[in-house]
Amino acid sequence: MRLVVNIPTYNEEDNISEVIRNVLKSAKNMPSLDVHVLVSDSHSPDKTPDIVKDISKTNPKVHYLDVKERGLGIGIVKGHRYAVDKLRADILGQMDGDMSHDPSTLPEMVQLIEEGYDLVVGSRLMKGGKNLLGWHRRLFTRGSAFYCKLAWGTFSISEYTNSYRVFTKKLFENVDFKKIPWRSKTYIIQPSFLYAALLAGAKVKEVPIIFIDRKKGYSKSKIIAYIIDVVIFGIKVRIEKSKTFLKFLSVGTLTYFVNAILLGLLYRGNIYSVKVLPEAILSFIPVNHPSTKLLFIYLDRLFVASLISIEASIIINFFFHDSWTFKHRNREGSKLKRFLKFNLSSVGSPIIQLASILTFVQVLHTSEQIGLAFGVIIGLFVNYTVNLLWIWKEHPEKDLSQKVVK
Ligand SMILES: Nc1nc2c(ncn2[C@@H]2O[C@H](COP(=O)(O)OP(=O)(O)O)[C@@H](O)[C@H]2O)c(=O)[nH]1
Ligand SMILES: [Mg+2]
Repeated sequence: MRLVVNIPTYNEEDNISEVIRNVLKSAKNMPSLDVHVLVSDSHSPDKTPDIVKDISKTNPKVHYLDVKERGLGIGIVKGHRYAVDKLRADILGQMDGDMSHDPSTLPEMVQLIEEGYDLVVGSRLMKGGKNLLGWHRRLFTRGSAFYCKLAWGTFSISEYTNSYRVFTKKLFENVDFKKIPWRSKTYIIQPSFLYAALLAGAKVKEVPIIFIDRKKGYSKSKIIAYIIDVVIFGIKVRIEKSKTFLKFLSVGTLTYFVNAILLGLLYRGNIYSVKVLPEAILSFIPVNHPSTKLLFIYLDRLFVASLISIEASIIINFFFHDSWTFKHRNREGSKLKRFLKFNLSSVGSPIIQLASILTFVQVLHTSEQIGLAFGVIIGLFVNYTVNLLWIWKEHPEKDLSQKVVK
């Protein structure tokens, strides 16, 4: 197995040789792995390219890649691409080239990959982690983590903006780079890659790290632009999430009308109060008792008509949800199984509505209409959540938090 540690650089002449040395030193603690170092440099005008090329001449495990354009995302993505395609990497690592990240944590991170995690993230914000930057940078780290938690709904991920990570080649290949603004000149690649990894279903593990401020060279981080990018990315995530809910609502509205029209036609031959058929489709079933009785239910026309129209709306609902509303979610089991589950979950809403009507009338002594309206809203959210968590499972955004194992 080959691990390629990708170090993106821009003007790191004072640090890069020592960082490479330290990574190779920690490779001794990973005897089962073939550890390579790749410096993906944005054509630094200082001596970084010469230094790395010199080392690579005498050490075949050290590689220099000129990614030409500026941008951390460019260095990271093009570097990993090169590591996979040209260096035949199985495991991909990344860390800063200014000694802020301690390579001695690498063996522990790689070990977790070998245990089956797809992505191991160094965290400064979990127990045991430390962030030794100045106060305004610490505030940014914390603030962006808090914001991402809220915007993405990923409450058990502590760190979003750190670059020290190890992941599998498979994850890199599965991530949808169209969802990542990786060509941005800010460091938005960090949170957005994490998000895309979660969307790809990655099993994530965080490990505590201590981040020390660079001693040499200068920071290229553009903090204000970075904050703006993090905010915009979070908004995009929210819009994406509400899109699913809006689709859910519109399918629900459509099927309400189908239900109402079908019920009218079956029971009276009407669409609402307009007579469209000479007689009800189910005119052969009597309206009143005595009709056939099953246990304690009279199988009269209203009952049969309701049953058919409700089931028809369930079928249509399911069809749209399965092929449109929740299309982009991972699906489990057969379509039939999802359909049966959907039928079962559809029973929940009327029960909630009934409970709500009874509570509002009998306990709160108010109108049954308020009870119904309240019940419809609660039922809607319960139904939506059940859809997300049970039927079209692994909602990319909702389930993310469960993918992180502390
Ligand atoms: N390839 C590449 N790497 C970059 C670029 N900008 C920054 N880096 C590297 O990204 C890492 C983190 O950058 P740094 O300036 O230390 O940001 P800070 O740690 O947030 O202050 C360092 O290894 C930088 O050399 C860039 O434009 N291209
Ligand atoms: Mg730095």
